[in-house]
Amino acid sequence: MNFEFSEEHLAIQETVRQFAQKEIAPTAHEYDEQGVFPRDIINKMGEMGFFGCLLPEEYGGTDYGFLNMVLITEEISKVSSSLRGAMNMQCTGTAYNIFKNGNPEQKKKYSPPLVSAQKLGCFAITEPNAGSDVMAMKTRAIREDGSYILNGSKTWISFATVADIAILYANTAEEGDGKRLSAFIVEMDSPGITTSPIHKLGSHSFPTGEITLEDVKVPKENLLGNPGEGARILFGSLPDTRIGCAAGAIGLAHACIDEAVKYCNERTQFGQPIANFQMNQHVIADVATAIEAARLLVYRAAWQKDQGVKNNVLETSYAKMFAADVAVQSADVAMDIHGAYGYSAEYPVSRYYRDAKLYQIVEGTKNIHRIIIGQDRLGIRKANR
Ligand code: GRA
Repeated sequence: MNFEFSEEHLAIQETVRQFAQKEIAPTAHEYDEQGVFPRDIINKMGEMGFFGCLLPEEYGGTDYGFLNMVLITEEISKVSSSLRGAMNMQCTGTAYNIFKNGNPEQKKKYSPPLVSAQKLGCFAITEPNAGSDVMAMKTRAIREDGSYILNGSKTWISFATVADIAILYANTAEEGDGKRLSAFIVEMDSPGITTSPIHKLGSHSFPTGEITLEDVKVPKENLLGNPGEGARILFGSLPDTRIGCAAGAIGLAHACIDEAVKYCNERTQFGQPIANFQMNQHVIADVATAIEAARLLVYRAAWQKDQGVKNNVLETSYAKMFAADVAVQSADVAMDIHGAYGYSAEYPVSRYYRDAKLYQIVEGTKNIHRIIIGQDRLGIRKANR
């Protein structure tokens, strides 16, 4: 067992840390308040190669791997939980998914512009009546000559309103092969697609929206994998994006504790810094320990993927579930320590508090991860299939 990062890991971590401080931190709070989506920063993240970490050079990538992906995501999330989402939209959930499941033409056409951020991506799973229950999705794709005709709607799709390219899952049961879902690469400017924004509690620099599809013609060349392989592709991609999400949660948790510690040392009450009060020492100790534990779970799951264990649903669920809970716990502690100042929109803690809850909802709710883990441990259904 080796807990040391390689020199490459440390160098990338330091590069991203500096980038985040210089390029993201100065405007993170203001942009969140104003709901600004900073396309220019996303472009710079692309130029820095962040979105290529899971792809080989041939597709514009750096091939750094999953452990690097989580280190990058964590550092971005320390300053902007909103912008860490771009790692999943540009890299893990789109460019990398196409790289894993696409044919040579699809990989060549779609992965490089996502990696460079020339084009923005999204992946569209959730529907109004199919959230946790993915397989209940109703969006239909019917084969007609050389195309598929898609009808339906998707909701809570990150980057829906800004994306150029979507990996969109639809029901192709009419194909009659008994399999239900297929995956499509959809160009978002196709006639018949409309999008609308969803206003959220937090993550205001990270646009989220609905996608409506009315007789959208998708060429059959844009089917990702084979007809009916959608569930395999979808459930094979979720452990990848979930670990990115978990890394975002630890980055945010880290930001919370940093602010809490700073405030404990600055704020004086009853004639002394509030850091002197054991009550605060105890909560800081609990949350600092929880962050360390979450980090180890996240790094282990990422390391496993780098060792070739790609479908590690169980270990990813341990990491995602725990990291999300720790983000919420850390935001709560930071808020308690700041008192009324934490509740003020002026302090970053209010943003962290709003952003933290997202992690218990997206990429499988906290309940879904408990179901995945609980069923595996009880011998009801194996998570790693
Ligand atoms: O037989 P079949 O062809 O129907 O295939 C089934 C199964 O073999 C089908 O999927 C296949 N499958 C897999 N294939 C390859 C399942 N797991 C795998 C796998 N690991 N590899 C259905 O499987 P099932 O077991 O019958 O599914 P189920 O019982 O209907 O559902 C299980 C479960 C509830 C766990 C699942 O639906 C689930 O994980 N739900 C949570 C949904 C979720 O995570 N949504 C995320 C939305 S995207 C998002 O949040 C973006 C946020 C972006 C960000 O912030 O980063």
